[in-house]
Amino acid sequence: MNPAAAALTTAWPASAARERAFCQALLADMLRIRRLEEKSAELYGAGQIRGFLHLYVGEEAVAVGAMHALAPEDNIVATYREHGHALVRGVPMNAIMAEMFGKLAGCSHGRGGSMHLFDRATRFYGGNAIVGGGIALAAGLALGDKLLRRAGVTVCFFGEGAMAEGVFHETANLAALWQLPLLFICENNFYAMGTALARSESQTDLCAKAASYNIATNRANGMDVLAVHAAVAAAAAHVRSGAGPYFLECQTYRFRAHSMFDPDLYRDPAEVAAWKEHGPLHAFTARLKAEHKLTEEEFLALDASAQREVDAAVAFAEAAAWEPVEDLAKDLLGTEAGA
Ligand SMILES: Cc1ncc(C[n+]2csc(CCOP(=O)(O)OP(=O)(O)O)c2C)c(N)n1
Ligand SMILES: [Mg+2]
Repeated sequence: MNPAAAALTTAWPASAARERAFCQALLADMLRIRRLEEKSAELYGAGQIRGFLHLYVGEEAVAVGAMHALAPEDNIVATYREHGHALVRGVPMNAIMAEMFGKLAGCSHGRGGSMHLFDRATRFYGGNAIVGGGIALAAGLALGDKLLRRAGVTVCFFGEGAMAEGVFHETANLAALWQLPLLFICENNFYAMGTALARSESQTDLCAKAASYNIATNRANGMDVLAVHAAVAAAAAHVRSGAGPYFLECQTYRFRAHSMFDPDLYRDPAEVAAWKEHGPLHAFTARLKAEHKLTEEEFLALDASAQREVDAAVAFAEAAAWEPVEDLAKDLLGTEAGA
């Protein structure tokens, strides 16, 4: 099992040594995402990864804090900006990189690409290219668990842009009405492509929108991995207790453009620079060093380990096979090869 998946825990570590190890595990996972995505951007430039590519750089604390607060029986639904969520949930980096290359060894057999990572084994139900598309799917998973009396919280990640979609409002209503075990996590990075929140929404208080459906809400600092972990642990406990759905807003910021096609002309460079000063990786690293929970040598070792994992994943994806042409119609309904 991937060490990140093995580290999934709902309990806050008791002893100082465990707390140190826990904090370093959070940092290690943020580094793994950052190095994976920096390499992906490079490979995109070289034409080895094609299609769309949406990077999560700057937002890593949300996925990492959240995943470490969840349990193996929980379901995860995410957006097209989901490499980090999949990785920390336990989808092997090799399978993620091969998917981005379009290879058969990818976690979606090379048919999904960057936006459609999927892995049944870790209950990672995508990867969704449609804004808000995952929200109704998550409600279906939660309803299934409720009807079949299965334990587990369905955790649905989406951007603040998705809250302008009807599917959010219809799902929030039903989730509250049916008391579904559903945790909505809104990754509010304040922009939906080039549109700032206040330019499209009359109500910019996202918790107020969710609360209007009688859903419990909270807001967390999405740049602080420990704050996210604590907020998600509390939110998941609420849902797990049978108290109904929960909405958590994590305020964060993407340091790069919306996607590789976006010239990023709509944000003031001073605003971007100000958020970077509170970057989740360097702020947490500095904090751990100040609290004597991390040495420079330990940081370098964690970073080198992340880089080695990325190098191995690239080698794996490069060597992996393409799907044979004869299989192209496989899984297509209405074809001889399909069902
Ligand atoms: C239904 C739908 N409308 C429009 C798009 C085009 N689109 C892709 S991403 C995006 C912005 C979404 O912003 P947000 O939900 O805040 O997520 P973020 O990209 O900031 O993580 C848009 C409009 C789409 N993919 N699906
Ligand atoms: Mg957004």
